[in-house]
Amino acid sequence: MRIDHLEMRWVRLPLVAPFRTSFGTSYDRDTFLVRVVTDEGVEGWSECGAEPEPLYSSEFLAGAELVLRDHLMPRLVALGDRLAAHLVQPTLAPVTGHPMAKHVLETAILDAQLRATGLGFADHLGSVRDRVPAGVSVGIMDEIDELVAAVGGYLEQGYVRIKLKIEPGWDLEPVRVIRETYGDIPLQVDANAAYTLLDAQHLARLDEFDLLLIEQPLPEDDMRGHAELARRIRTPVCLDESITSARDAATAIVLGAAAIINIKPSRVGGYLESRRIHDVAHAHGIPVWCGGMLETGIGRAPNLALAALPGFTLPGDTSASDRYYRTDLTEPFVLEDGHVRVPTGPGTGVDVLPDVLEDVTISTSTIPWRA
Ligand code: OSB
Ligand code: MG
Repeated sequence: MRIDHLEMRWVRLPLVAPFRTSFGTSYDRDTFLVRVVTDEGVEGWSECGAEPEPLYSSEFLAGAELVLRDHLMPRLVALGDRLAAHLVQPTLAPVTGHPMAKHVLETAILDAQLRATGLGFADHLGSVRDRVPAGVSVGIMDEIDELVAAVGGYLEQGYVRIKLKIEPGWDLEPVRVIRETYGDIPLQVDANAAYTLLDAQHLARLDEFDLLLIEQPLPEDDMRGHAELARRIRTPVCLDESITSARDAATAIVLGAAAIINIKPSRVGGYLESRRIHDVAHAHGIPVWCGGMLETGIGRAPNLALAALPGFTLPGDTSASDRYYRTDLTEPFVLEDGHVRVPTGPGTGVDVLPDVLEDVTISTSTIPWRA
């Protein structure tokens, strides 16, 4: 495959409501999109999973842009005609870290490659379902009443699983109230690394609420701590931030640090590594589910394809477009009976709506694909 040029487009989309986690509050989705154009005029699109600040992980948008332009792209350009999606990861392997920058590049190239051949992400990855059950991630709020109303709204819309963001001071009480108000719904929590092993006894008090899982209670680099915590609480421990590769997944599973894994393609460097993590987990009988970074339709479409693989046995944070945006960058994904349909067209199967894109664009730059 030959690429002619790469376009980077910074966008800002207002969120329908502020989204608060233990590491901060987002009012907008700020990101950049990558569009590659082949010498035959085929386009490939992707969306960077990074956020403006390095709070969720060490990556951040401006850093991802710089790494992509100065350190990743030149290595791919050097491949010449041999460029293909499966060579992106090995070619970029000498650059340590930066999975989100690698993800956005690999995904755009994979999209272009698949569009050129007419194959969709779902078929390419090995998906087995045409729709996937949708959960929703509910942020930290100022008042419990607000949370109860928000969760009630999502349940009414049909979401089949609720995830509550927690942090010290916002954990037992909100979980208790949601359980008491809504009964036996599939419920889980996500701490985004806000606790330490010293909180094990406190976290054990969540046991009585029969949660599906607790996601990333401890810091990203505390694999041993998660294994120890898993021995001290009954709620299954799920890892998000700690898993950036199939090798991490193998380590976590063998140590007993992860009973469940959240796979986010951006966090792990792309869809091909995502599938490898799925395969490792599936072989060990460890369920996985698809996480998200508040993606627009551009990033959501391939996430849905991934979420349709056989080992994705828990509902993902693959919500409908209107959970995030009043106007999405693609035709909106909608909730149908608690599920979202997996796109089937070539590549990601979705197209960017040019007028919407124009409205949300902050800046655009074009980089020729030449040494
Ligand atoms: O930890 O899963 C997370 C959003 C931004 C950063 C981290 C996380 C999240 C979410 C939202 O929980 C998931 C989504 O609906 O896209
Ligand atoms: Mg998480």
